[in-house]
Formats: sequence, structure tokens, C-alpha cells
Amino acid sequence: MWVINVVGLLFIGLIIWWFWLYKPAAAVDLKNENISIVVNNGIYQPSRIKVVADQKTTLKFIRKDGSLCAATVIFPAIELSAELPLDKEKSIALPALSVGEYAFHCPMKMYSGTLIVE
Ligand SMILES: [Cu+2]
Repeated sequence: MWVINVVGLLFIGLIIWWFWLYKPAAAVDLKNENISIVVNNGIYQPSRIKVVADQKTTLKFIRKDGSLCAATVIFPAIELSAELPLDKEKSIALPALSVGEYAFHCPMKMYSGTLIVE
């Protein structure tokens, strides 16, 4: 019986965390920081990236995860996809984008990130 109670409490804790405590990580501003997006352990690091609107940008990725799915990154809104070699930096040229948020992810969406164009 106590097992069920413990599971219930954990579940309630999880709900509280998810709806009230969880905040998406702060976005990294690409014009101030020259970063590479690391693909590892199921997350893009950083996963929220700010870029300047109406201006071409280049994103740099470095993949540490050997799984095949992590090897492709897709930007569905701009119909762009790219292969990421393992342990090697890969630059992806983005066209000038208008203001908005653009999701990017791996084919199965285990990895997901957001491009914030402003
Ligand atoms: Cu995937």
C-alpha cells in the first residue's frame, strides 16, 4: 500500500514541478556568444538560441551522440535538414529569417531546440 502512496506523491511532485517550477532554459544570444551546439545525452546544449532577424546566420553543431537519429537535424519551417558528423564541428548556414520562433529537432524529436529570431 505504501508503495502506491509514494508513487502518488512522486507523481504530484512531478506535476507541480512541470507546471509551476519548470522554466525553459535561458536563450543563448548568438551575436554575443560564439557557441557550438553540442548534441549529446538527448539534449541540444544550448537548446534555445537567439539570432538576429533578416540576416544570414551560421549555426555550429558538434555531435557527441553516436546514435543515427541524432545525426540529422531538421528545421521544418524552412525545409532545411543537415547531417551532423560525429565529433566534428559542422556549420549550417541559415537564410535570413523573419522574426519568430523556429523549432529544430532530430527525425524522431528526441532532440529538440528552438531558434529565436528577433
Ligand atoms: Cu532522434
